[in-house]
Amino acid sequence: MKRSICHFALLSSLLLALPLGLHAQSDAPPSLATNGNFENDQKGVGWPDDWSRPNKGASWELDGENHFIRLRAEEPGQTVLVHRIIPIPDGAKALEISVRGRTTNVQKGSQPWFDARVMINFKDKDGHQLQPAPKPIVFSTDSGDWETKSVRILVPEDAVNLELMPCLFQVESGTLDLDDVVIQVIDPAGAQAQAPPPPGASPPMTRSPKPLTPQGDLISNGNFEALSPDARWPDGWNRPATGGSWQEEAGTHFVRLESGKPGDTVLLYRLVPIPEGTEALEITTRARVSDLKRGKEPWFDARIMANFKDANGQRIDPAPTPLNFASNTEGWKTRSVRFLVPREAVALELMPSLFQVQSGRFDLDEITVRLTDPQPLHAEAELIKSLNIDPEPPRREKWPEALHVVGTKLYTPGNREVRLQGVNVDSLEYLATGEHVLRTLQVAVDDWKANCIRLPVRDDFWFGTGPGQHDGGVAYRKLVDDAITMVANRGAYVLLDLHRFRAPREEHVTFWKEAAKKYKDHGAVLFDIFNEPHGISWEVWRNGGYVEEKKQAGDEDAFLSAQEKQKLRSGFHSPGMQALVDAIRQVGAKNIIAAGGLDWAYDLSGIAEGYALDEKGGNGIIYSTHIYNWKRDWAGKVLVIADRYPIIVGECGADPNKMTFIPAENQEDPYTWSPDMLGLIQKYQFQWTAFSFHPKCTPILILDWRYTPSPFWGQFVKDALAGKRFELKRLR
Ligand SMILES: [Ca+2]
Ligand SMILES: [Ca+2]
Repeated sequence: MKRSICHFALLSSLLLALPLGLHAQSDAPPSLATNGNFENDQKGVGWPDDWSRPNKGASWELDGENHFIRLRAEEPGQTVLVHRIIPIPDGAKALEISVRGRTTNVQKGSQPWFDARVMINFKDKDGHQLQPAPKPIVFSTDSGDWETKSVRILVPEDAVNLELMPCLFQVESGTLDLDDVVIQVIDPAGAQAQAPPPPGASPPMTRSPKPLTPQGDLISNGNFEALSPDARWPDGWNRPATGGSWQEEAGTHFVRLESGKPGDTVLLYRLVPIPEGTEALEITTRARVSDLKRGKEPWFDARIMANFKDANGQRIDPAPTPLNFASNTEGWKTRSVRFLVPREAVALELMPSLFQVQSGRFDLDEITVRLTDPQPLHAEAELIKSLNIDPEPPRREKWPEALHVVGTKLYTPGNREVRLQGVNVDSLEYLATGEHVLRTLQVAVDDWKANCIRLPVRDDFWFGTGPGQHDGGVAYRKLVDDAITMVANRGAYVLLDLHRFRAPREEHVTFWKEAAKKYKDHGAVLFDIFNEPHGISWEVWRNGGYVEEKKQAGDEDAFLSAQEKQKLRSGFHSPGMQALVDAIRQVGAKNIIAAGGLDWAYDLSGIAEGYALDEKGGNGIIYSTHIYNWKRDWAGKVLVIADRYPIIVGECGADPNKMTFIPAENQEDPYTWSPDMLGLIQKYQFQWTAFSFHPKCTPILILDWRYTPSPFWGQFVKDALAGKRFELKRLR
């Protein structure tokens, strides 16, 4: 199946990391804080460039020729806060932060540390706040005139960002004027003396008594309609330093975040108090993402990041699941995420952001944070816990014997016929950590009675160059190996599928040399050498050749000359399928090889026309066809070789949710198609692995992680694996 279909699963599984790392710049300016003197407002918005704008209680002031910002507590207990994240240059060991401040009539709040201060945090590359936080800069309560305060701090080894938050912190009243923020890299010797503050020195918070609205909404103005009286910005929301705008369309207002340059983070910031007794929350937003190009890590996309904060303002791990958009939404879409709240959490830090993307536009409206029922989440957490099982040690005495091809069938060395029947277990082809793979394999073999698992994998994950990998592929290769052991320990077979598309490349030859060497003496392992070839001739399919590819598609193409268009095209030399077979046999691996045909591994007609592969002295070759409910001409594309070669239906399935890339009317009803598909498989005694034993990879065999069979496909497959007979009523 096409890779994009499994994307949904990818989105849902990237909740593991919550990174907030900006990469350090090498040419450090004298001060790391640009516009630290608050003089520039190039956008003319009435607020200095590069500084986040508090939703209320802040103004940009002019005194003679000097600009500064003023924070003003308008009601008792208020926090007025400017937020900024500053990348730390490579090699910086210590920093000096100095700020000129002036306070007037600051009445401290109910704790001694509820005052005028600059809070400082270090963050690592994953956005985790490093503990302990450095000592804050604290101003006197009524300085009368400007005073310059500074602090010298050591940079922790893992720190990549400095978080700076000048604020009036839960004070009763008063004003804080700020100017000339200077952050400089200094010799660490000068910073040694200043130890971090003792635990408890940071200001504690408490849970608030109740939600803002009877519906349980914890944030005001989530629809962005109300304007702050002293800023051209929606009330209640901190304005991003750059790239944020307030828009109106079709009678509603919303906020737009736009990336200015590759690697930019554009971020709204809001601290949401968590009411007493809160056990679970749901964040919902209506959003529209366009022109999105993700950054270099999989989680560099459009997302609402969230953190729990404890009474001391420290982050609590793990963070809530971010609500993310990894691709364009094609218009407004509503999405939500639910999560349990740790007992010690008193506030939720909410950061809708374009996070280190290449480019993109993120429109946000109707954000709500609501209390939700914790029971289903507790049940879900228990379930997920039960899915994460340990690998099994190899039990070689249970492993099945290597198979070989005779005619159209497969046999053990003792000439017992084995017919491979099972399912695809997906996720290792799009996520290096997979999704509950080991438990899923157990269920597929033990409960569904599969005797063969098709296991899609990817060469870049194998070699450790895939997204999110930093261990050279060690963990991935171990997981693949653990998966194979889990299946082999149950006497079943694994069809290791290199899940790539179009035509083989040189790196796939490299992959098979290594994988074949590793599994050449493993009787349970068969090799599916290339998932879905398409868009090439049978000549190139078998023997290799030049494969032309369009480098990029763009609207602007319409304006290009024919010559310019040609330049945009590029291609590669494919070694062809035979080269993959040769590579496997050259390392001494005799394992049965499966080879997918053309048209996304549907069409096997070329095999009948002289393009069969030379199996080069191994245990044989079987041909793989992927049959979905829009494929026609089974006789001409599949049955045409059925009396001469063994066939595996490596993927098949139907889903009532129509695929977007195929006209809807060409996609047959699963309830008529599924029994006939199984009838075809049984009539011709094909080997087969149904797609997919994963609740998000369409067409789905299971509805959820309880492995509930889907009524339209999974139940038919489960019945067939249990021995039920299906009659082929008609060919398609
Ligand atoms: Ca100034
Ligand atoms: Ca709105």
